[in-house]
Parts: sequence; structure tokens; C-alpha cells
Amino acid sequence: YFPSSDINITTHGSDWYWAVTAVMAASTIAFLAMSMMVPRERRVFHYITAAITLTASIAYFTMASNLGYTPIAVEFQRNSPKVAGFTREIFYVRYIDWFVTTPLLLLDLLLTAGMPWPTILYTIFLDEVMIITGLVGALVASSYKWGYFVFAMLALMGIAYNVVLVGLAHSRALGSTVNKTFMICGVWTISLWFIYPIAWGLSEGGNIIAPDSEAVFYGILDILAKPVFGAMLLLGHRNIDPAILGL
Ligand code: RET
Repeated sequence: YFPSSDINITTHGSDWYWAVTAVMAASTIAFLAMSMMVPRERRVFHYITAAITLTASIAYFTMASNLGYTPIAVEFQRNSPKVAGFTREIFYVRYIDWFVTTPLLLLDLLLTAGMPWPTILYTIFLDEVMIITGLVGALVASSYKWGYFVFAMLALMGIAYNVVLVGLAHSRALGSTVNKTFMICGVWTISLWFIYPIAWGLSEGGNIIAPDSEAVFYGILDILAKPVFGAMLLLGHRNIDPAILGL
């Protein structure tokens, strides 16, 4: 490596990022293979889900190659005689991934619940606010970053309200198969999404854990939120005709 920040991933971090790249790529192939087992007009959820893991494959390929980051000033580094002037590797490519994939995850979920388009679009708008304020907060060097963190948290609460309360009310009206799939995938998603701000606070926010640990924390979350979520959703949709969702 030729690190241009003081606090970087090591070869362990890079190996782990390659492993996650492989998981994302393999899931993409599996979801596309599943799509070929159903008629074309029943593939909407396969295509959305495969697009999510394909996007993540490229983001993880980038981070495994130690690219897609920028050095950001942090206050200190543990175990070092140097007291000031440190920079930490911040992977902005994560947020480019999330800007594409989190709206697709919400589409997967909210289309399953048969939500009206205005609510779907407004939830995606809140999601865009969450990801962009998270990115700006990660790139800001001063403690103003926590102001952006608060904006992102407020947006996440709006998303959670729409998914859990509004979503459940709509999915219930569509019968027990839809309701069960939406319940499982919705609770899974919202529980996981509230862990992301913890990873952010320890990494981009507070510089408390090393970039290798950041890689493991976000990597596990992303595997649970994308391939595992996608598999649960597509299994649920085996018994749902998209026509009853208006698709
Ligand atoms: C940020 C910034 C701090 C506050 C909040 C955040 C939430 C991020 C979320 C990300 C979800 C990502 C997913 C990726 C797909 O695998 C941006 C970390 C609330 C919820 C699901």
C-alpha cells in the first residue's frame, strides 16, 4: 500500500473486503439465477435485489483495492507519540453505494407492502437525506459532523415510521402471505439500519475503532442487510403474485 492518510486499512482489512466482494458477487449471480426460474413478468423483485448486490460488489471491489477514500483530519491516534495532524482513511465510496442501494432496498420493502407511490417516494427522499448528511458528516473534520449525524438520525426515524407503522397497516390489507413476508423483512431491515449509526459513530464520527474493525463492522451489516435480506425477501415472494401488489 501507499497510504495517503495516517490511519488506514491493513492487508487484513483488504482481505476481508475481498471476501465481502465475493459474497456480494455470488449473491448477484444467485438472485439472477432465481429470476430465470420464474416468468419475466414476475421478476421485479429479483431485478431490484440483484441490482443491490451488484452495486455492493463494485463498492467492495473498490475498498478491497484500497480506493474510493479520502484522508480526513482527526484529533489523535492511540499509541502514538504524535499528538496532532493525523488523518484517517474515509471511504466515501460506501455512501455512493448506499445512495444507490438503500432506495432500492426500500423499494423492495415498500412495494411488497403495496404502499402508495407518494409514501414510497417520500420515504426514499428521507433516505437520500440520511445518506447525504451521513456523507457530509463523515467528510467534515470539525465537531460540526455531529450536527449532520443528528439530521441523518431524524431522517432514519422518519423512514422507520413509514416502514413499520404505515407499511404494516398496508401489508395487512393484502393478506397473510404478504403480511408475513413484509413483517419479517421489515423488522429485519429496521433493526439493522439502526446499527449503522453506531458503526459510524465509532469510525467516521469518533475515530474510536481502527479502519480494519470498521471494515468488519460495516461488512457484516452489509451482508445481513443486502444478500441475507434479499434471500428472505425473494423466498417470501415465491408465493406472492406481483399482480396483487399492482405490479
Ligand atoms: C449514517 C450516518 C449517521 C447516521 C445514520 C446513518 C445511517 C445509515 C444507514 C445505512 C444503511 C445502509 C445499508 C446498506 C446496504 O447494505 C449514514 C451511517 C442514521 C441506515 C442498509
